[in-house]
Amino acid sequence: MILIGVGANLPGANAQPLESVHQLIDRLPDYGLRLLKSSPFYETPPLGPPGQPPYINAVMRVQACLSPHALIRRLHQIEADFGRTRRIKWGPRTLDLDLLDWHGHVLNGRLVLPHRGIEKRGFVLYPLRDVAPTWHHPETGRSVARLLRDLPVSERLKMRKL
Ligand code: A4P
Ligand code: MG
Repeated sequence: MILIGVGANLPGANAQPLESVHQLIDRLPDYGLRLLKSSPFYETPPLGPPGQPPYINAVMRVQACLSPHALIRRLHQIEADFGRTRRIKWGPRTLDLDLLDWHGHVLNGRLVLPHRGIEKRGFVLYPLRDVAPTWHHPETGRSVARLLRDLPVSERLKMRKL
C-alpha cells in the first residue's frame, strides 16, 4: 500500500491550511493519484521552531502506477504547485507531502523508506491507523497499534480531530 503523510500550517496562494488539504484531495487525480482513503484531519501543535501556527495533519492511502522515485518527484511537484518554498528545516509550510510507505519497500538513499518520522510522531501515527489499522512498520515489524501504545503520553494528548 502507498501511504502519504500530509501537513500544512501556512496559508497558500488562495487558501488557509485546512482548505489547502481539501483542495489537495480534489486535485489528486490531476496528478495521477487515486485516493483510496483519507484519514480525518487533525489539528496538531508544531514540532520544530517555536512561534509557528498549528498544523493540519492527515494521512492518505492512494493508488498510483509510479515507482517510489517518480512518486516523490510528483509529490514535490504538488508541493510546489501549492506554493511551497523550502527554507528552514522543520519550518512552516503551505503543504508538506511525505511518502510514508511504498508497498513495504525499504530504501536508504536520497529517498528514505519508510519515512524516518513515522515511529515517534503522534501526528503521523493516529491518522495512519485511521487509514491502515493493520499496518506494520516494514523494518521493525511493529504494528501501528504497538507504535501508538509506545508513544509518550505527551504525544498522545496533542491531537484535535476536526
Ligand atoms: N526525502 C527522503 N525520503 C523522503 C520520504 N520518504 N518522503 C527527502 C518525503 N521526502 C523524503 O524533505 C527533506 C528531504 O527529504 C527532501 O529532499 C526529500 O526528497 P522536505 O519535505 O523538503 O523537508 P522537511 O519536510 O522540512 O523535512 P522532513 O525531514 O521531511 O521533515 P518532516 O518529517 O516532514 O517534518 N509538526 C506538526 N505538528 N505536523 C507536521 O506535519 N512536519 C514537520 C516536518 C515538522 N513539524 C511538524 C510537521
Ligand atoms: Mg517532509
